[in-house]
Amino acid sequence: MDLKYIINQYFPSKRVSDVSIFGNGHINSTYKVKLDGISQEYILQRINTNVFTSPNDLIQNHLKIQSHLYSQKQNIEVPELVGRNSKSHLYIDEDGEAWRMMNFIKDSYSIEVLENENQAFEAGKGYGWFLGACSQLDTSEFKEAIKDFHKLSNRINQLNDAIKSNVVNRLVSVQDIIDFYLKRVKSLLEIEKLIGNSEIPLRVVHNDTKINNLLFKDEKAIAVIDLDTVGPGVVLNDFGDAVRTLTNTAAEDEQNLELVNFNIEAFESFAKGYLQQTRSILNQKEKELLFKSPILMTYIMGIRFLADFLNGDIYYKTNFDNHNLVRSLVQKRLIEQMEQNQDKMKQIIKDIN
Ligand code: ADP
Ligand code: GN1
Ligand code: MG
Repeated sequence: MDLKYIINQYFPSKRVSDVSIFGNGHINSTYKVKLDGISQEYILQRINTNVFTSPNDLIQNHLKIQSHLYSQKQNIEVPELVGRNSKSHLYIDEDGEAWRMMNFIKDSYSIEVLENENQAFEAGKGYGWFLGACSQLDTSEFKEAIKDFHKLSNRINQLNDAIKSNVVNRLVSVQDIIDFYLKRVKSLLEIEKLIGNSEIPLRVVHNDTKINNLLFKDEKAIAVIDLDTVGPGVVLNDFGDAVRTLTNTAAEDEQNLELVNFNIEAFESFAKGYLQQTRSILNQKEKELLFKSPILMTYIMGIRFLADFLNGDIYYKTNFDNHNLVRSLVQKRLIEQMEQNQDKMKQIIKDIN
């Protein structure tokens, strides 16, 4: 694959001065692009079409968000897609790979592990702003990029399929971890019922609010990125997944589990920022259940990593043999610690409300 050739499809009259692998995403392949004589930099991405089978849907969803949010910028923004000669925004190369280009958010950086509580508050404001800004959009306008993405029963079925198939013979090594997760299914499925009967409403949500999908500049949240999964979902997905990643004192794939601890101060700061932006939008039931969502989302990620480990690492990018297993163990440890802190988390949300 000739990256310069692909960049040329977007900027036919420009010379590429630099293109390099960038970021830490688990799904797409991301490159930072510099062009001669232009200070604006760009992000080029190869969309993972094993995961996103209809890349054009992603483009359409992104354009919808981009044009809607353009009028609502509040020092926070989303990246803008670059069109090809005012034609399509998507480029399909000769091998059938799907590409897109967007502006690099100037002077920005993403973080993997929270460094201070102000970042948690800023993350709350950033993702809260996103929910608020999307609140006038109708869920029916969006294509669901991955069906039943955060539906627990769907993820349980996938784990059970992986257990049954045991394609790479890894089952015996993880039986106790499977037991840990399966023991908790029943109580977590209660939340799915509330979603099913619309007590928890469907909204346009981000659906992938890990901390590195937010960009900072000078310690302020300035952009929400990775819009691939934006579409129908519930607020618990966004609140819970952000808490999962930013309250973890270590990396999502930390091998020394003793370093993995739940930071309740970060939880409180995030919740303050989030509710500052969304208090007037959320209903009573949503607010009441926020405190439970981190366990739900950490659980969902924990079983997704575990299923991928059992399936032979076919979904997430991995860098070492047991990478997905390590990720799942990190989620397990976080769940244990969140369980111990449930009462405190409930009280914190109540006090902020
Ligand atoms: P993935 O879907 O694989 O997670 P992302 O869209 O999240 O890919 O991009 C991976 C990383 O690249 C992000 O965590 C961020 O650090 C960086 N990044 C992506 N888009 C931009 C952008 N428009 N401006 C600046 N950095 C970006
Ligand atoms: C993936 O794309 P990225 O790295 O931001 C995944 C999320 C998981 C996350 C776990 C489309 O997110 O659902 O929470 O990894 N995205 C998709 O780190 O599956
Ligand atoms: Mg990402």
